[in-house]
Amino acid sequence: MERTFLMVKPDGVQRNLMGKIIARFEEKGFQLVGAKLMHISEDLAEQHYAEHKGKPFFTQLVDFITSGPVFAMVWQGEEVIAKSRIMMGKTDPLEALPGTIRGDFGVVKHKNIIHGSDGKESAQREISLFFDEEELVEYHKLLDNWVY
Ligand code: IDP
Repeated sequence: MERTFLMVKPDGVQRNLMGKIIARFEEKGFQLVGAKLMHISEDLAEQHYAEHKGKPFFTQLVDFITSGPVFAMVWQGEEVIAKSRIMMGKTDPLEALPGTIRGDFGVVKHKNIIHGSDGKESAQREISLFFDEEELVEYHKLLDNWVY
């Protein structure tokens, strides 16, 4: 089963959106296999967003993601990487459709509520950046027989 890294950003935590966001992925039929509330260090932020190093918004991005606690999660399910990106909506909330997390809750690009891995490689990289293997819980849900 595929896994992805999702993270409620500091704006989502401050705006009390953690529960709603978890509910969306649970109701979809995906399975939470790891989660923690944490404060990201500058070093971890720079590693996480390494692909954006050198871009004009990089400093703002690192400052923002370290500005308050985030809720880091690993979710599991069939095609969970691509499907969760659809549920998140486009990067810029202006373009994100209603019904998506960013479309429903976000207003500006640099405070867009949620992060989600954009491919298999980044999912693996981000999961191991944020979680130790023993923090991830393997279990079976009876409901899965009605999801798949
Ligand atoms: P994604 O989060 O949808 O995968 P990325 O292009 O990987 O989008 O960008 C990472 C994050 O950087 C975005 O979620 C957004 O918060 C921020 N960001 C992207 N482009 C801009 C920009 O032009 N100005 C300010 N922030 C940006």
